[in-house]
Amino acid sequence: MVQKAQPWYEMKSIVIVAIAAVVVVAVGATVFLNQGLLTSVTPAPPPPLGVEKGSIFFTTTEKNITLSPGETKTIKLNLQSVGGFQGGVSFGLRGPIQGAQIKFDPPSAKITNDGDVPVQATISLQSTAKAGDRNVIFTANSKTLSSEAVTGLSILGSDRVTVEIRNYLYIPASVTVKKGTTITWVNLDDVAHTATEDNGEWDSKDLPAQRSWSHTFNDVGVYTYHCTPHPFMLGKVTVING
Ligand SMILES: [Cu+2]
Repeated sequence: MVQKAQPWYEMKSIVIVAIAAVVVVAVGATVFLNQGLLTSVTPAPPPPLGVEKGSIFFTTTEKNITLSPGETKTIKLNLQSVGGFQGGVSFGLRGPIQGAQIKFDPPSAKITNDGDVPVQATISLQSTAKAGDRNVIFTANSKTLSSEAVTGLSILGSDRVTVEIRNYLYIPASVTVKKGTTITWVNLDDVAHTATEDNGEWDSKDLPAQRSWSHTFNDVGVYTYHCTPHPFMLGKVTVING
């Protein structure tokens, strides 16, 4: 059998179709690549963060605790999941407390959807802990959420307590002492300051640089005081039975 040769016009149309196909592919590829280049100029959006669902609340009903140096106390906190949060949460403190050690029980917790976890924090004061009033900020942190519970902590002074005057500040600015305690103000600045009770019950008068002044507190009460030449300097002494 002899195969009939294809006519010239059929061959030509095949060639035209093939060329057209190459052109279409080339144009398409160019447009595609250009688009790729154009989109690569604007930065790609960041991958979505692992945002956790809901919220956590770390709270305590203990508003104020008073501890003498060497004493230990356990305070109750509560961790709550709200709005469907579930996951791991760890506990800590914002800022260290000099002379104190804090332990959490449990140190971390797994909380379920809308659940509660009771947490205990045990504060142990060294016998050398310095008297002064401050806030303790307990923190609860999951991967992306955090909550804080705040308690006032008074490290109680007895017998003799020193308040430094430094950089135009009373340090500690607030102090709680037992009745009968003598407080000594020491001026470590190179300008004169005073410790002047707001109602004039006691007054150091001008205290030159590097000098000190003492007062014994025999009456229970709250005494606020200031510096006469620098009225923005404020302090507080709380005297309790003990
Ligand atoms: Cu002053």
